[in-house]
Amino acid sequence: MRKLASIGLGLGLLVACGDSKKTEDSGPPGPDAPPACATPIAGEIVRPRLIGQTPGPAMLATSPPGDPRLFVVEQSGLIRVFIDEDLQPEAFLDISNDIVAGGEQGLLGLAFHPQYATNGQFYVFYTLSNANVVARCTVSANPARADGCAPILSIPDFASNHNGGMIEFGIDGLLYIGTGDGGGSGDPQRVAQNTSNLLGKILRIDVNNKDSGKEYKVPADNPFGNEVWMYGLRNPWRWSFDTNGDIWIGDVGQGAIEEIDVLTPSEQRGANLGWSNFEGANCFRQGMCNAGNVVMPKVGHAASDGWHAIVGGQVYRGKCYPDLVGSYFYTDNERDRIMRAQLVNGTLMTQELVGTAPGSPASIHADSRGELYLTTAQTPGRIYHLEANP
Ligand SMILES: [Ca+2]
Repeated sequence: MRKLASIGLGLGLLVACGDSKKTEDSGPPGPDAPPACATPIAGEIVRPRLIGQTPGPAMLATSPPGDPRLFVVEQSGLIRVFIDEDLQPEAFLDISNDIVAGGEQGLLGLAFHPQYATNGQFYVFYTLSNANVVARCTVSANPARADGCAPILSIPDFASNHNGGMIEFGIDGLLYIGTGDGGGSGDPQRVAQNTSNLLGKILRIDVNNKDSGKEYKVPADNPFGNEVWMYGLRNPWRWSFDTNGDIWIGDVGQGAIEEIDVLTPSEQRGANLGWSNFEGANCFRQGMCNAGNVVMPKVGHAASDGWHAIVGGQVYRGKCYPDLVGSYFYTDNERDRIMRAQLVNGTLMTQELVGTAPGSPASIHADSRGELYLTTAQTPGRIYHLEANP
């Protein structure tokens, strides 16, 4: 992300819909309650509705399985909690003194363990001045507060940009970690095609078991004998799994092409996504462009069309808006558009939802109900629920 912290425009887009205003603090939800989705709402016009703000840039909104709360990652190192769209006064976690934040750095990722309800574990991704860190954290006896975090994986990094930062559990229960190519420009250390280096990758680790000397286990079926699962990425800032295990990756481009990669579970192991030999489907490093071993993107958006820093999203699997189910929503950090896409016989069919994205989006991600939230890298950070309108 080249301008992650830039202040965007276009905030006058809030549309107050009669059935989708904020819940009052007391009393039963009235007709203005947020959609509980007991009655699904038809419609294909998607609008983001502002549900709240965080003091600093909001990197991601997510929640543990089955948990009605919404947890929002603040770049500065805090995790905030919303209950019924109300920001709770006390932060869930504050590791702001333990990380380096600003620009493309900070607390960037959060994933709750699939058994969070019983083991209280969650994982975060943050940056230091010279490393990207994945840490295991635990909730305290008070469910509104975390105890703290301990690093389990530290990946040396040589520049402040291109840090990846997304982490997610797959349907196999393993933790997947997205890393950038270190930074600078043009993959200067040629890490992305080097399968012994952990930068420019999707990594895959087992946090429920431990190898000797490690706080996790490298799964026996990883393709290269280390943490690497897929390689050839530049800066997979935001990505997600669909419920069938397909991975949808938004990989930020060098200046020509912003790409979306979609791989089924059987296509993922050891896949080479091309960077830095290819940028999108374009040859980037002349003489090194053997397309035969590269999984090409499903779509590439050109910088000449206003695409500069793609923000991968998620496939909608919620119950509120049946007309949106199966569609993938994504955007760009520097573009006031939300895109809707569907895979049709292996081809990504995209549709631009004109004029609907708030400024400087940082993520589109689902809560435990499958509802999608867009967060912005502004100060204050803004959190929007993506809603369909009849
Ligand atoms: Ca970096």
